[in-house]
Amino acid sequence: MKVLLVCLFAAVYAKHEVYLGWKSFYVKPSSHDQLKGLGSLIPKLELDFIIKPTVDREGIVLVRPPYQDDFLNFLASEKIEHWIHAEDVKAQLDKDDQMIEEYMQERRSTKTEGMSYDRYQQLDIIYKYLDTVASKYSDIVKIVTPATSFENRPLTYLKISKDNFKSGKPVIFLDGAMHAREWITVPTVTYAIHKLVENVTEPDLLDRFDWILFPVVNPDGYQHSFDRERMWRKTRSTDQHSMGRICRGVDINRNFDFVWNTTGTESHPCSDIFPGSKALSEVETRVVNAIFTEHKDKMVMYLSVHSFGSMILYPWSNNGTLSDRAFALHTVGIRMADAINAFSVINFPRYRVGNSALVLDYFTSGSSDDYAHSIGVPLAYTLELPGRGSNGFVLHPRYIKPVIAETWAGVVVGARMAGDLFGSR
Ligand code: 0X9
Ligand code: ZN
Repeated sequence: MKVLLVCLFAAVYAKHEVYLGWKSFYVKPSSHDQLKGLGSLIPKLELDFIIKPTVDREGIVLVRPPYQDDFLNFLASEKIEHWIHAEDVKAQLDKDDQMIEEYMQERRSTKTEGMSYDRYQQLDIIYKYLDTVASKYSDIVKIVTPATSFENRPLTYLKISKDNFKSGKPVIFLDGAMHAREWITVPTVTYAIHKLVENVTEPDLLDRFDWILFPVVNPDGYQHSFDRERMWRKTRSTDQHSMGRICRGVDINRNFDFVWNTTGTESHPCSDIFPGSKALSEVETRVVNAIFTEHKDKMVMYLSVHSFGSMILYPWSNNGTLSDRAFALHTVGIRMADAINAFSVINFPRYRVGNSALVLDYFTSGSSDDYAHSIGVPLAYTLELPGRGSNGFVLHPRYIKPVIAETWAGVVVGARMAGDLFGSR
């Protein structure tokens, strides 16, 4: 057994080679000038902010070995407060993996039927689960794969409906893993499937609504974040610019056709917020976009599930102005947050609700929720699930069950309110 464990750990350790020598720092700018200065460094030093700082609120940034001196010199010359977060990012990721692996070893014997929620699932398990649910509940579940990803993986979602969307009930759409590294979003969406068809405790949700559940919008990136770079965020396309092979991928949440590439993007293709060569350049974006187009007249709520930060965010995120649905967006957002906070058994931060730009203190363009709202989906949100630990994306699997359960409590409340407010659209 010991030998097996050592082998497993060794295999796991080999995984984070790309992060060899990387360090991460807390940075806490105290003025907008300092914040801007940090922003201007991103393309030059290929910085990866895993938490964006705002004025007087620290963020966390990953810094590659060749740029660490320049980075620290800049912080010193600009007198930007900072302190070390991880001396050795690879070692930190290895340690996180080791903890997870030990936890998994303890639980090997408690395997449950179907999808299990004591670990983050590999893509093949997720595809198998979607297939199984669709064939076992074929009267209400249709599996749809309209296209394949850049690397030819199925872009698969489920349509769940009592009458195959025929009578035109209000539609609710949830998606996950638009950003590859946000693993906790995937079980959140598959759990919604489970609660709609396998373990139904809220039968009204299928009586009243038709559902679209798309657990992994970005399968290439998701797989890559398991195999090579845990912190991968974008797609894996290589056809967007001349440096395609060196710096792959596009940020799907900057790639929708809503004031595309006007703010909160980086034109440098190595950047994590590269918006692509044009709106909808990515097949993954186009598949989500086609869902909006097909169902926009009936779609009452869209939840794009991301991590992390415990936030419910709504449009407009490109400039912080409010839409004429702001009152409904805020009211339903608060009710969802209340339900999540009330359900929460873990001491996660309480949810914050508000306009995306105002809560985050940064702008984005080309995001899916803004796009959905711009074409008439009244309740369009980004849900940032909780994060915890040395790196909020690497949420220990012991938190999967509490997070999916509390989030489902929010979805239930949001859906019912969406039906009450907009069901007769
Ligand atoms: O930056 C993003 O795309 C989202 N945060 S994440 O850490 N998951 O990457 C926030 C999106 C905020 N913009 C909108 N709500 N449109
Ligand atoms: Zn995200």
